Amino acid sequence: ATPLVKVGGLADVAGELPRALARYGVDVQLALPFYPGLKAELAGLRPLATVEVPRPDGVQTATVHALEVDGRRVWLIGGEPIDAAPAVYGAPEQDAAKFTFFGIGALQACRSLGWEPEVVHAHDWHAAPSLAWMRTASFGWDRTPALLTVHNLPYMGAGGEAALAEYGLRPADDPHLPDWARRLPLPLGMSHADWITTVSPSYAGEIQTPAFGCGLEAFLASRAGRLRGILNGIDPRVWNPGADAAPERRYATDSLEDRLTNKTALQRIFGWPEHGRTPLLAMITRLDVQKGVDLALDALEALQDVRWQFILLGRGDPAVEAQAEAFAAAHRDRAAFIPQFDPFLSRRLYAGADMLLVPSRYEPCGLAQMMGLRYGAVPVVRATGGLRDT
Ligand code: NHF
Repeated sequence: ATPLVKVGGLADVAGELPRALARYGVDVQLALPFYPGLKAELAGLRPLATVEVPRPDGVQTATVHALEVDGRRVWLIGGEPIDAAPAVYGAPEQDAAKFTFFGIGALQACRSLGWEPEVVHAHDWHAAPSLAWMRTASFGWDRTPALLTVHNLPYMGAGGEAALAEYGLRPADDPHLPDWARRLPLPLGMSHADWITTVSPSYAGEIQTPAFGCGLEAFLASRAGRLRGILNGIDPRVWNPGADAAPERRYATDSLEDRLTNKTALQRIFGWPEHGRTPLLAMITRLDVQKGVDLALDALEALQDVRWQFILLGRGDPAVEAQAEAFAAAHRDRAAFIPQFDPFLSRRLYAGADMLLVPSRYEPCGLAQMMGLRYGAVPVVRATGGLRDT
C-alpha cells in the first residue's frame, strides 16, 4: 500500500482506496504485514499489542504496530513468518505461511484492540485465507460481510496448500470448484466470501469464460449474482502534471504544448535527435509475460521504416528482461531499456512521451493507462479487461 510499500498496481489501490472511501465518510483501517524493509524504515515505532495466532500444533505470536498515514490508520502485523522472508513476494510456500499468519493476526488484532468492522475486505490471494479463518475458526464474526477483491486471477497462491493446513484451514467444499483449487488460498477465500469483486467490469465478465477463468470459470459463473467489477481509479491530486516535481516542466492539462519541453528533455537524456515530430513511445510496466512486452518489441521491429523512439521502464521476469536488453542493444539510436522500478523517471515519461504502450494479454484493470490519460500520453492498448473499460 502506497506510500509505505509498493511492488505493483495493488499498492496504488490499497493505498489510495481507503483515502477515497474516507471522503465518503467510511472509516477504513488498513492492515499490512510488517515487512522487514518497512520495519527497518520505522525502527522507532513501538508495538501496541501482541496477539495470538493459533495453529493446530501450538500458538504463534504476532505483534501489532499502528501508525497514521495521511490521517488514515494503518496496522502493521509482524512476527516470525513475516521476518523470515526478506522480500514482499518470494518463495510460494514461505509467502503462503507469512500471509496466512498475517491475515489471522490482523483479525486477532481487531478483536484484541476492540475494533469490530462492518465489512472485512481482503485483497488478492494473500489476504484471502483470513476470510476462511473468520468463517471457520469459531472467531465469532459469522455475520460480518466478507468481501474479496481479485486483482489478478492467475495468482492463486500456488504452493500454499501446506501452509493453509498448518493454520488449520480446511479445503473449500464448494462443488463448483475443481479439486486442485480447493486447497489454494484464493479459491478458498472466494468460497467463503459473500461478494467477490474484481477491478473492472470487463474483467469480471472475462473471468467467467474459459479464456480468462484459469479453470475457475464455472465456479465464478455460479457466483455471478455476487461478482462485480468495480473500476479502479487514480487520485488526481497524486497524479497531477500541474503539480508534479519530476518532469522538466509542469503543465496544465489544457496546455499540452508545454509537454514538448518534457519530450525534448527525454530525447536529450537518451542522446537521440530532438525531433518534435518523431513519436516518442513509452512503456512502464512490470516485465511479466502478462504485460505483452514481446508484442510491443515485435511490433516495433516490424515498423523499422517508420520513425519512432522507444523507452521501456521496468523490471521483472529475467527472460523478458533479456529480450528487452537485446532489443535495446540492437536499436541504440532510438530504443532504451531501463531495468528499474523508478517512480521519478516514470513520471517524466508520462509527462513527455507522446504515446504509452499497454499491450497486455489480459489486464484486470491497469493503472498506467489512466496515468497516461491524465498526463496526455495517449494510451495505445489491447482491448481487454480494464484497458477496454478505461
Ligand atoms: O490494475 C490493481 C492492479 C490492476 O490490472 C492490474 C493488475 C494487478 O494486473 O488492481 O492489480
